[in-house]
Amino acid sequence: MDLTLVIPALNEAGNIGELITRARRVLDHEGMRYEILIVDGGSTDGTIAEAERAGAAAIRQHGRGYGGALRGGIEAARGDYVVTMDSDLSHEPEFIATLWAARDRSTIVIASRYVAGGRADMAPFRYVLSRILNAVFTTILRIPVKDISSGFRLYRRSAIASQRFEAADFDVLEEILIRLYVGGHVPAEVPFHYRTRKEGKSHAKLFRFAIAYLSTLYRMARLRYGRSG
Ligand SMILES: Nc1nc2c(ncn2[C@@H]2O[C@H](COP(=O)(O)OP(=O)(O)OP(=O)(O)O)[C@@H](O)[C@H]2O)c(=O)[nH]1
Ligand SMILES: [Mg+2]
Repeated sequence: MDLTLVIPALNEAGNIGELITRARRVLDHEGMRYEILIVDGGSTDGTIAEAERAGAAAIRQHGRGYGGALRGGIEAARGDYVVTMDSDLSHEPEFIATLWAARDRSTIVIASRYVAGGRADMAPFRYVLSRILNAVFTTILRIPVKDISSGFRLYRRSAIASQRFEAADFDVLEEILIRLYVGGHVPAEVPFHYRTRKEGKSHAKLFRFAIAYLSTLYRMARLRYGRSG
């Protein structure tokens, strides 16, 4: 199998069906052998039924949060490559073709809002927080990446399947990137236009996530500068 699309979803009815239909169109057009895996976090709004109707397979996550969902999806994936993306249509599935075309550039290719040509349609407050988060992580950890918190990525599966990730929330994205970088993989970035979610509401919880980010930053600094794994 060429590719597994891993899509964490928590109450994304109204988005997930359209996403899967559009993703299948792109993947079919590329002539790929693929699977689409929805990793559900306990949705109560019919997300799973909508996903299955559109032609995806759904699994229930074991670990907590977005991090637990991503871990479960990566463990279950069978493709040579894995693409991870959000299920709220912030990540337009047509862009998978661009990531796929860039797959030989690195073991990890990031759909990047913050390289030249990229864009982020976000509320100003969220945009500023995102830029601060990126600046803090990339400066302290000295990692040559502009968008370290983008969840829209392509990985060579052999490179991530062997890694162990612990973070439970969105900070898992930074953890994955830094572990791969310390392991010798320099990420490639392709400019990407991030949209606001179509339906439903955000799962970002500012205070709890701020603490998670700080603790992950501390763990990753120890990893980066050689004091622990
Ligand atoms: N399985 C699972 N999916 C999750 C969980 N938390 C968030 N997600 C999904 O992860 C993706 C990103 O979450 P969002 O709520 O969109 O976070 P965000 O993009 O920072 O917030 P918005 O600005 O509202 O889009 C979405 O597709 C969610 O459905 C979770 O605990 N479990
Ligand atoms: Mg979102």
